[in-house]
Parts: sequence; structure tokens; C-alpha cells
Amino acid sequence: MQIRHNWTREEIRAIFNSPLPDLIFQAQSIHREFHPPEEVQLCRLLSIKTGACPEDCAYCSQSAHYKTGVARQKLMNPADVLESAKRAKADGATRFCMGAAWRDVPEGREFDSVLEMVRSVAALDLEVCCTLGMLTDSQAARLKEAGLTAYNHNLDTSPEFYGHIITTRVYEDRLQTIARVRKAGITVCCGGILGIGESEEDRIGLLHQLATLDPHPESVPINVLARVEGTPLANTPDLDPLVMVRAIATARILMPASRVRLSGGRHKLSREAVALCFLAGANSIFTGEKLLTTPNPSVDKDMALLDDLGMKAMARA
Ligand code: SAM
Ligand code: DTB
Ligand code: SF4
Repeated sequence: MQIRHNWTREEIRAIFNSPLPDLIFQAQSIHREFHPPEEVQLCRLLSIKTGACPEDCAYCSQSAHYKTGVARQKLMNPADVLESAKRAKADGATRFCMGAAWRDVPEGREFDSVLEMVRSVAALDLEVCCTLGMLTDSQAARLKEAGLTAYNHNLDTSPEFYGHIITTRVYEDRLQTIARVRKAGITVCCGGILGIGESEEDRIGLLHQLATLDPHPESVPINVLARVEGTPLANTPDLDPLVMVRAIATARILMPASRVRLSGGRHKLSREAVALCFLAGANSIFTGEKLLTTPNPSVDKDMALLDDLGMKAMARA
């Protein structure tokens, strides 16, 4: 199986809409060529700076534009972050992701603290990921030097639908930040969110954007909306979990070597739906009862599910 970056929307539409047995079979076949099929990477997420974000992402609990009841919290201190990373490691996580509700990364004392956090988490021999908003080239280079493995920056949806969800920045800004991360030699974590009122064509458009990045993002998080009271999307109907399964299988086929992460909103999916997502090629999850501000299944529940499926946590690469 050759890795391709020249996928067309037509090809992707055909894959996405193929009969489910064919779609899963193709995704599984490719998955097994590139990854051990029973292994799932466990990742842990920590919100190091919460709320008061100047961006207006319509799904987000942390935007200052909406009254969501999420408590604001200034940047955490590095010692507390390190404690949290140690707990994550003890729970079996091999990747630790720190999220800050910034539009872009501030220079000075706060950025120095983030660099210290990255250094100390990297020293635990965990993969270290940050998601901090837009970056300059020099910040990307300093994060790389501090030991950052990956930077998360999502395209979220198709270019056509993007403006319906976020008005405070444009798709091109996202692509530029992703290119900066790549240039600094940091791996790219880039995916999207489903269940935000997008059409099927928007899902295909998102997958097309991701699959034509060259190289592909090493990590592709697929989120399903966790509805948050007070946001414009608070009353959006639930997504059919089979759409999630199709999107994951399509991502697996398009980007064979990438880790596909079943991310936000997983607590809304049944065990059976999560199992289908694994069959479709998802090989990474967040564990721990909280993501940034929304709930996630408990570690015990996740371990029991993996056990029942005869699957296991991936060891550190
Ligand atoms: N502030 C950072 C930025 O600008 O990229 C990233 C943090 S944000 C929480 C990362 C991603 O989480 C978003 O791009 C979106 O895909 C997902 N996300 C945010 N809120 C969500 C929600 N309520 N439910 C599901 N996924 C969500
Ligand atoms: C991503 O795509 N999903 C993660 C991570 N990147 C930062 C976040 C998911 C949940 C966010 C919603 C919350 O908990 O507030
Ligand atoms: Fe801010 Fe990120 Fe939330 Fe958008 S998703 S409002 S950028 S914290």
C-alpha cells in the first residue's frame, strides 16, 4: 500500500460512502499493514490555562464569547503539571498533551513556563504534545528544542463550513501554523470535529484537506461534539455514531501510517460504537475522567473495555 497525498474529493466520497462491510474490511486491511491491530495508544490531556479565550469557536466551552460556566484558570505552575504527567504515566499513558485557551502564544514569562513544562514532561520519557493556538517560527523552534514531540492544531471542518463555526480566524491561518510546526521539525497532530451541523460533503472536505497535507499529520484526532450549555451549538442533535465510524475508517484508508485518535465526545459513544471505531482503524484514545473541560470515560472503564475486546495499551515506542 503506497502512501498518497493526491487524493481527490471524488475518491474520498466513494470510500466514505462504500458499503460498511467493504469500508471496514479495507480499513482493517490497511490498518494491519501499518499497525498492530490490538494496540491502542493511551494519551492524557491537561488544560494548563482554562477559559477566557478570545476566539469564538462555536463548540467550545472556553470561548470568552459565550457564558458557559467553565471556571477560568490562569496558567498552571510547572510543578503541578509535572505531578499530573507522572499520574498519567502511572495510569499507562505514553503521550501527555497540554492545552491552553490562547489565540496565540504569549511571549515572556508564560511561554518560559510552558517551555519548562515541556522539558519536564519530556524527561519522563512521555511523548509531549501542546495545543496553544497560533505560533511564530521562533516559538516553534524553542518548543522543539525543549523536547516537544507534537503540536495539535485542528482544521476542524471543511474550508467551506469553517466560517459558520469560527469567525475570529480563517482556514489559511490554521494551515500556516501547521506549516510552521512542520518546518520546526515537530510532528503534526491535526484533525477535526463532527456533529457540529456539518454536511456529509464537509466531512469529506475535511478528510480531503488532511489527506492532501504532505506529509500527512502523524496524529489525526477525530472529535465528536460534546455539547456545552451556553455555546451556539448547545442544542445540536446527536451525531449518528456510524458517521464517526465511517469518518475514522476513511481517515485510516487515506492516511495509513498516522495514528487516528478517537478524541473529544467519546463519553457519548456506547462501548459497541467505540469497538467499531477501533475496527475502523482508530488506535489512540484519551484516558482519564476529564479532557480539557468535558467528561471522558474513567480509566477503569476504558481498561475493562480494552480487556473485553482482547486489546491492549500500546507501550512507549
Ligand atoms: N485552543 C486550541 C486551538 O486553537 O487549537 C486547541 C484546543 S481545542 C480544545 C482542540 C480541539 O478540540 C478543537 O479544535 C476541537 O476539534 C476539539 N473540541 C473543542 N471543544 C470540543 C467539544 N465541546 N466537543 C468536542 N470536541 C471539541
Ligand atoms: C483534539 O482534537 N481533541 C482534544 C485535543 N485535541 C486538545 C480536545 C478534546 C476535547 C475538548 C473539549 C473539552 O474538554 O473542553
Ligand atoms: Fe479558544 Fe481553542 Fe476553544 Fe477555539 S477551541 S475557543 S481557540 S480554546
